Amino acid sequence: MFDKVLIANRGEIALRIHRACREMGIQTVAVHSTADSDAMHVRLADESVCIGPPPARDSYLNIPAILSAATIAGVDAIHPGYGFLSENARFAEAAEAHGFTFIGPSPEHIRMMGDKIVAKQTAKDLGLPLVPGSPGPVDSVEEVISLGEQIGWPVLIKAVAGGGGRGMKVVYTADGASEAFSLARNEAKAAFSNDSVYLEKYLPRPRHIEIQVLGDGKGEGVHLGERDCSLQRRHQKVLEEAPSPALNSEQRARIGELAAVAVRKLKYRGAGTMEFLFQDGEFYFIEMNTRLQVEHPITEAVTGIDLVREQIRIAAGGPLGFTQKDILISGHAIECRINAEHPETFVPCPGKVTDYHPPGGLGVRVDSGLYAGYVMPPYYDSMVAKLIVSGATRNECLMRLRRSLEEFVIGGIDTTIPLQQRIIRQQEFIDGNYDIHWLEKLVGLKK
Ligand code: MV4
Repeated sequence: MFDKVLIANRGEIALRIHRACREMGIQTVAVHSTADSDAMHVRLADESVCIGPPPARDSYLNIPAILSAATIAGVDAIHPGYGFLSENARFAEAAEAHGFTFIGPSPEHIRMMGDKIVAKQTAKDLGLPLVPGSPGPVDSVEEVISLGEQIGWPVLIKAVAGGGGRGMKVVYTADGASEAFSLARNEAKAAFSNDSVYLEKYLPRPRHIEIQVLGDGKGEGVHLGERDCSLQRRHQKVLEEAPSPALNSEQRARIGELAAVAVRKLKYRGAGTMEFLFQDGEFYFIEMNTRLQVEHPITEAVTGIDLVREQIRIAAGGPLGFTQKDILISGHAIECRINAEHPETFVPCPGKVTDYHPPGGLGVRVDSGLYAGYVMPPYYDSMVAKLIVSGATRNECLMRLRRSLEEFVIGGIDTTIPLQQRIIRQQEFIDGNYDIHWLEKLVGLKK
């Protein structure tokens, strides 16, 4: 087992990783930019190393700086968290080349799933259901039109190097193909320095269902149930829940088993998430994330499994701590992401947190690096806290969520707490009756 781990991240996930390490008797090394010198994870870590000025490209994305910190501190392994370098195969390779264990999948699997065409082809070979579409990249408007006629309009043009929705363009008829094709390629080029695009049948009102998986890298693998992540705005998730109110036990078992079999065949190592669209009782694989996700705590709540601890144990060469039959999904959990943004205009609002009082009580968890007096820097993601409530039933969670949001005090900055309170009052949300477009209809798309 590792003696010392470098946490190559910041904010609430850095704190989360520190906590798992602490409980395992592993020393922690925090890295931080000059803007994060007073951050909670820096205060709690056994050691800390400043890796650069505030811009992420000069600090949290600065591979030489992070590896130098790892060398100076004499760590055994590096945990990348999510975002930043967590899905950067080059970083994983460089860490391993410098003698550090990268706590995550192999660079080969990171690279494989980063290319959406290779990911889909791999998923197909592993027996996962796909959205009908182009077998590979599409290189001309004519190809878009012929495929559109073949699989039926509307179709969706997506970036091969993409993910997270950037560069996507819906094409409703052949007339719209030319403009959509060039717009999608230009956006893909700008966002990913790769203008390659592919085509899929457009699903108009799907839910976003993701399956948490764990593999030991040697052929053992399990699924830990699903998360419903349909409540999102501009491709930013706002609220997630487990299990999904839209799945019945047959559908849940079907997709879970398909994901677990795929992980075993792949000999996947570590934690991963298989993303599906779900519409009219059918699942469609869209991509796989080779990292821990923001919303992992709701899976922890309904399975009782510490996912960060499992990541660390697997990276250290340990076996999975359980087989599929040991994993029981019980109860329900809902996570609200709290952002330092105006709850209606979504304008970011960094600044000094003058008061901080998180909710508590049975079934209430708050993952946050905030404290009274903390100055939230303007350089990074606006998420400042995650409120996770769990209980025996979804209704118990709704009551607990309403009470917890009332109790939550974050003074001095705007937050999206009022937005969350508005969401959970909506009858369609209470009924679990929402798809990926529901929230944008409620709050509008404009910033
Ligand atoms: C789709 C889709 C509809 N049909 N693919 C968005 C980001 C990336 N994860 C894939 N995404 C989508 N792919 C087909 N064939 C709709 C979306 C989509 C979406 C998916 C999940 C959660 C939120 C979303 C918001 C807009 C579009």
